Amino acid sequence: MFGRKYWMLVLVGAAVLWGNAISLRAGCVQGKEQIKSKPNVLFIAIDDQNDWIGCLNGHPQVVTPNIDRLAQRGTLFSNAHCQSPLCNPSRTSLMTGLRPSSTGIYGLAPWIKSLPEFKDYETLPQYFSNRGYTTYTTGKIYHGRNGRQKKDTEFDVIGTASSVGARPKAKLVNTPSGHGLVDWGVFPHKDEDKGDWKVADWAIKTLEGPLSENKDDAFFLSVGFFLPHVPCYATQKWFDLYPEKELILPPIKLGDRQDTPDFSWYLHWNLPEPRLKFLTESNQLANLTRSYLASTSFVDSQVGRVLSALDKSGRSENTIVVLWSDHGFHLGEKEITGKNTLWEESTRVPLIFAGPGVSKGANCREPVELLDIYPTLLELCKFPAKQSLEGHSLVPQLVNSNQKRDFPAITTHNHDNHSVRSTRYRFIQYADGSEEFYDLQSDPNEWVNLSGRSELSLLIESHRKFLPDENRRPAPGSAKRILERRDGKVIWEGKEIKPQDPVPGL
Ligand SMILES: [Ca+2]
Ligand SMILES: [Ca+2]
Repeated sequence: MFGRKYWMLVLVGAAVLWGNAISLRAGCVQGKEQIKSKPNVLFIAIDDQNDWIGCLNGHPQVVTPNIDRLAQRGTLFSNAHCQSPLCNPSRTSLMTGLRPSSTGIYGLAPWIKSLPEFKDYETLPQYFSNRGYTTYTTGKIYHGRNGRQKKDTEFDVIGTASSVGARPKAKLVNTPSGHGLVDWGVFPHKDEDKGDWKVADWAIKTLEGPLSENKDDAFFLSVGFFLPHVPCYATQKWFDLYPEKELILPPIKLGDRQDTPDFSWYLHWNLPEPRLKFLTESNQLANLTRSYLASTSFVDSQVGRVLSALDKSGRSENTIVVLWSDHGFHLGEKEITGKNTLWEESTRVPLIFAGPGVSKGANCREPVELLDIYPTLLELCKFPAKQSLEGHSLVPQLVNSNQKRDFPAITTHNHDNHSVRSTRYRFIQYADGSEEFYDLQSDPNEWVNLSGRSELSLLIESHRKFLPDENRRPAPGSAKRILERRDGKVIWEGKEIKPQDPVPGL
């Protein structure tokens, strides 16, 4: 009768009394009876998905009918930004509700729960599990295998892991790094053999099975898709949506980097993702563009399969759906591919909420952060606010999408490099003090760096004041994509970059 969850509640309740944390108490004494009336959560993540989504107008040709339909059912945040343009730090921030500058998690390692200070930190799914929800996961939610071991206690039920699935016998594109994942193109295979199809399958079976049968059990189901993360492989059917003759290439300005500081190059100094130069010389820009669009449309179809299963389960009326991506992706803009930048292509992400308490067909243009998801879900599910969270609930915007917000969206990449995105502008400050400033109303591609213009100094200052006060050094065990400035020296992955060093790959 009294299962693991009961004892967990007893233990958590005892811990709360011990800690005298009165604000948390109401949430912790929720039993199965009180949880019955709570909304469920369907939490859908997409990997490396930029704003090339129909309702975001990031690419004029992209076909994403299912995500667009979800936006119609709920509220779209069309100025939403990640906290870090890289998987591990972005996802760590979203799941803990803490900024990268507050945890020191900037690289692909470490897993935050390996740090003694955060070992017992209550993440978003643990919050729900500790208060009576049953939490399920499939695919990529945390980076790599983080959080997917039973002993991690991140989720109650752990389903199919993320994978690429069907792959060609050899790489389709001979990229300079030779990295196995950095590849794209069309080759004959079946959609059913792709990793994301299998992830959707597991979610559908869970919705059709336990979640349809036990309608009194509140659930938190997280489903993490891997595409359009490289390798961007797709079947012909998805490529046919984007005929090469009619393809519109991303807006790319040659020489765009002439007015960006050297430090902007240090952020992505030497990565497996090729530069624009390689795409141009090997005639791959159109192929990569089509491959990314095709992968996006495929993922959209898998989102559609899961949403149909939710509708069929009879539980959609009482389920909050939140869909997000961990960061964006450049396809030649600013002379690079990939992420690891503080510009719009890297920071802007899809973010949609739908379900009880959420306005339908609304578009909120205020700057918001993925960090806001944790406090928003708590408020939508009628839990008390959690004091440690650094984001702000979006419920006011979910009720009225025109509701102003007092905070910009801040993106951080490595120690002490930040971007501050307001409704109209973007301010960037790098660790060496160099800056950029863009007016996205007149310059949506961020081509003209306006920093240093004296007539803008007050406006720039109004953005600078939002830079985080706390800037932790990289946490112990930090590795992969780590850049540090120490004693005036710039260190990329343990090796000094000298001022005269040529940018790799240019
Ligand atoms: Ca990612
Ligand atoms: Ca420029």
